[in-house]
Amino acid sequence: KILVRYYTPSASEPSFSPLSTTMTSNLNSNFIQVYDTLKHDLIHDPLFEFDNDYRQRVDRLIDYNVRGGKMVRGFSVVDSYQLLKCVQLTDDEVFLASTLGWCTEWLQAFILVHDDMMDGSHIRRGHPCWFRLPEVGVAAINDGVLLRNHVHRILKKYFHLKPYYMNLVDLFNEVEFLTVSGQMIDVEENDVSKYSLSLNRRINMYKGGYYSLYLPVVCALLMFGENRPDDDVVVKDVLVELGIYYQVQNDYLDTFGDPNVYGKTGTDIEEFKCSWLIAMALELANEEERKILLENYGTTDQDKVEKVKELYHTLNLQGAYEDYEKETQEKLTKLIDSHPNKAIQAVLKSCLGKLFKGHK
Ligand code: DMA
Ligand code: MG
Ligand code: MG
Repeated sequence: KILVRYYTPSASEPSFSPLSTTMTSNLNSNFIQVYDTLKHDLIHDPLFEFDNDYRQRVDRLIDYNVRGGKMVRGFSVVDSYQLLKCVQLTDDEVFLASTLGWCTEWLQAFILVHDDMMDGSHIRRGHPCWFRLPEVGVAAINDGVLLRNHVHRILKKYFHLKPYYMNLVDLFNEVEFLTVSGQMIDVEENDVSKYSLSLNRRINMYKGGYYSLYLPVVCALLMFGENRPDDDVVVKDVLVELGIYYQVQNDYLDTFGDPNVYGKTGTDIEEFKCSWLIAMALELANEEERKILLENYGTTDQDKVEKVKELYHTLNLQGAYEDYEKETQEKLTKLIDSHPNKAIQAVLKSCLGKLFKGHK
């Protein structure tokens, strides 16, 4: 049982990052300042004008759930925009790109608040999941929806006069639709005998593939005056494939990651998830091992969970993961090199570099 009340993460807290950013420290500190402005706007909504308690509650909701992550999506918008633009960004451009970066982080905060409830998770970013706080509980459902609505209030305030406003709104809506559709499949699947790498790929593509890399880079492209790259097969394929890789890494760390480093404890085995690890294990297992997996997967009984983990080691899933990582990196490097536009190549290479620094 977790008994932490009124914990508020501070701005100086270390993030649990296996990644790093190519942003200069200057852009980086601007990015953090923009957060304060956006939060200030939201908590000073006239709705809370006469009610300081609710204002404080929303303040805490935002700090607790939007901050403290790796911010890889948020930084990606600014990084990508800088690479597209080539010349030094104006203050206005830094502000707008950072704002879009924060919108991707806000969307993710909404997704994670609900995800942790559905996954029965305990720890996120080194602290109890929001819904685990005794004073929150199921109110976290509405809190998630509120965070989701913040995205659109921010977009409206700062972008409604931009020619690409409707495209931005449509982008966030489409990506959210794909993500929550992926989450539906992720939560519903519970027949381990039909788990496979192709099912895992489908889940990972929708639940994580679009909002992780595609969303931030397309935000930067729209702001730069480009269209959605849906007809640009290379850009779309690379971004979605990178998003899938990011999610496979997430599946891998669920079992093999050190909770002290990644700030969360995994529940994929207990929760019957069609994760990359179980899908790969079933691929590699002989008849007898397959039987053990089917019998022991998807329960909170710790002896059974341990049996599954033991088999993951016996089947050398760590090695299989390294192979997957290497193949993906090679495949994507080739694909990126085939793109005719050098600035776009630079954007995609920067995303690739960030992800593959990974946990090494
Ligand atoms: C979550 O997958 C997907 C989204 C869209 C957050 P997950 O439940 O494996 O993520 P986590 O391991 O971070 O809870
Ligand atoms: Mg989860
Ligand atoms: Mg996970």
